[in-house]
Amino acid sequence: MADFDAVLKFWGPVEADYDNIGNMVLTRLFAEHPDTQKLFPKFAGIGQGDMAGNAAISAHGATVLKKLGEVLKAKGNHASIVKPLANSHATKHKIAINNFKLITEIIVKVMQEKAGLDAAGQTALRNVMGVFIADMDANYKELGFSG
Ligand code: HE5
Repeated sequence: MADFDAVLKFWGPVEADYDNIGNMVLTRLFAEHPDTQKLFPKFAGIGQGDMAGNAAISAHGATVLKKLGEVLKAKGNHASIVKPLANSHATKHKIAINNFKLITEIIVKVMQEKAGLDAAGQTALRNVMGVFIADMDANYKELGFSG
C-alpha cells in the first residue's frame, strides 16, 4: 500500500533518534492523557518534569517506535508482528484498543515536529495506524479481550 511508503519517507529522522523521539512520544502521551501513565506500573510516580531525562521511558519509547518501524517495513504483511503484540497487550498488559488511537495522534504530532511529516504523510500515518489497529482489534476479539 502506498501509505506505508508515504510514511517510510519520513522515518529516517525517527530511526536515527529512537530514544529521544520515543521519550517524547511517551512523555507527551502521559501529559495529554494522564490515565495512560497508570498502564505502566514501572513509570508510576515519575513526574512530567523528570520524564525527558528518564532512561527507562526512553528505552520503552524506542521499543514502541522500533516495532512500528517493523510494521511499516512489512507494508501490510504484518500478521506475524501483530499477533505477539496483540497477545502481550491484551493478556499481559491489559491495554484497551483506544490507547493505540491516542498514541497514533501523538506520533503524528511528534513526527510533524521532528521529522517534518507533511499533511499527506499525516494522512498516510493515520491510515497505516488504522489498518494496524483494526488488525490488533481482530486479534483482541479472538482472544476474548474486550479492549
Ligand atoms: O509486546 C511486546 O513485545 C512483542 C513487549 C514489548 C512492547 C510493548 C510493551 C512492545 C514491542 C510494544 N509495547 C509496542 C507497541 C507498539 C505500539 C502500538 N506498543 Zn506497547 N506496551 C508495553 C504500542 C502502543 C502502546 C500503548 C500503550 C498504552 N503500548 C502501551 C502499553 C504498553 C505496556 C504497559 C507495555 C509493557 C512494558 C512496560 O511496561 O515497559 C515499561
